[in-house]
Amino acid sequence: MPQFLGIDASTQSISGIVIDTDAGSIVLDESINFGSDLPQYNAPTGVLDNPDPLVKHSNPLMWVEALEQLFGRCRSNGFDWSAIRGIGGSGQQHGTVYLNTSLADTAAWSPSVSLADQVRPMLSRATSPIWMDSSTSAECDEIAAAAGGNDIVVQTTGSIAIERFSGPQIRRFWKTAPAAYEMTARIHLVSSFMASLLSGVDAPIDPGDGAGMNLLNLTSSEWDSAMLEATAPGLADRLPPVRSSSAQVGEMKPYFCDKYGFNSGTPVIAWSGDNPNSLVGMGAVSPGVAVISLGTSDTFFAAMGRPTTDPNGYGHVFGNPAGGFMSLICFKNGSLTRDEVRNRFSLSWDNFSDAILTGTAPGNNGNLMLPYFESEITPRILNPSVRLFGEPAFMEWQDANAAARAVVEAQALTMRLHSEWIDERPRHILVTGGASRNPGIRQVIADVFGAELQCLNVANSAALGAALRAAHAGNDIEWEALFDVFAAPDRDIAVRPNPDAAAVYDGMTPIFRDKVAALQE
Ligand code: ADP
Ligand code: XUL
Repeated sequence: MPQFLGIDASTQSISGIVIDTDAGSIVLDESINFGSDLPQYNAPTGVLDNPDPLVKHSNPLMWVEALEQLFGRCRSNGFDWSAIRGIGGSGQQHGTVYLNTSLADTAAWSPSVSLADQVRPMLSRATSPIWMDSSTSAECDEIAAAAGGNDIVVQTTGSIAIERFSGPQIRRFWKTAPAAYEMTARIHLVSSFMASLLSGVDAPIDPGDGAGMNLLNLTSSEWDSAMLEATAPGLADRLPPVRSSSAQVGEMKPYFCDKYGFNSGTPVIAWSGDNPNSLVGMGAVSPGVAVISLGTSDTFFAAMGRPTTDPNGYGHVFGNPAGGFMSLICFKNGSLTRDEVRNRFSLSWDNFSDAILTGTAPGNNGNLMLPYFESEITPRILNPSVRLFGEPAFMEWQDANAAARAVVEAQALTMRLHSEWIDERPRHILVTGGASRNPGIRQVIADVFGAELQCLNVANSAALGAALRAAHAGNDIEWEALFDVFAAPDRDIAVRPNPDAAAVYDGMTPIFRDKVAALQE
């Protein structure tokens, strides 16, 4: 019964999925939610309050404690961790953790003290900036200028210098807290930090997550010395090495074996970002299918035959954990924005879906929303702005059905507009993430893209991808064999586009684009 664990350290929760490769089944799917399970951290959606709406940080100790809760809860429920033969992981991308020591220099964790208490004195920065942060516009300009312009930055790293990426965040820390920066011995991504905790070594960063830093040279897969220099002094000494996504980084630390029953010697595989992991979890590692992930952020991504870049500067190129590259576009106003509209009208998710499917029609009778409840990454909108256009009841927030459709149509049209730069047109689109369970949301996406949508039974494709990577690494199990069993789309919930809707959305796309452009002026 070889079992493999995939852990997903995401914005709102930490989840674990265990696959059994002999039985061909998922034997564990458990989640610790920061809001409900760790209320003492005062971060109901995983993010700390800050008076500046552009600043979004999390408490890394909350992630550490959630990891322990996950292991502890499953064990109390009777789950036997000793059958695990490999552990892979996934982290929300771009977030950084600052330590005053390398984790490789620490003595063994003491079994009698909680891990969070042992990690606390190692932090040289109490909080971690995460992907939702957009406070580093000045640093992006400085980095781009020092590197010779954004054309060079994008050619080298696959993305222009961009606010949420780790490099600009590190530069801001160096500028605003130089003494604490000086004391920082290691800067980890969320992914490499979690892998380091488990293995007790300074875990490397893989090219999937490393490409989200504005520091990695995509061609050489090494840190780029010019980008490091443009970012902050002494950065090369503070970063862990870059290694392949399939590298074994170490073995599970005795602390976890003694406390939770893992076997000593259990391999820990390099962790990666949540989007690269999802690419694997959706079985989409070859070009031809695109994935839309509807999590806290909405993302659109696909494996790339060759690395092309977005002329408008919004899209990114990341490493594909199965080899080669992937495209990615990220939209910040994703699930929390849909939550916001749903909560305003006290709708259940079923009501929200019905509002779209039976309460309204494609095009929404001309009702259109610009739904930037938070500042937005794609398109770039630094100040939260919500605008409604159309019928009076809709504009006065009196029409729940139209509001539900409007937010989802705006999100889908934005994805369509901003994925046009990708060369390869997908044959079909796979959807994942919490909101992919929603039939109304699925239909709007199929209609706006005019493409068939397919779904997997597993909503958390990032955790699944991490488990599949652990099974693949060093175990002679081919990707295709794993995908056939664990990533086969559920034919019963395939969604076909409505042919009449395509013409409506073709007409609506330029209107929507003009309204967004006017907002950006
Ligand atoms: P992340 O991995 O980024 O933390 P998830 O993929 O777990 O996020 O998605 C969480 C979100 O899923 C919640 O914020 C909620 O808005 C959304 N969600 C959960 N169930 C549904 C549903 N039935 N319909 C639409 N959205 C849903
Ligand atoms: C991707 C991005 C988000 C986070 C969310 O660039 O910023 O999708 O990875 O976890």
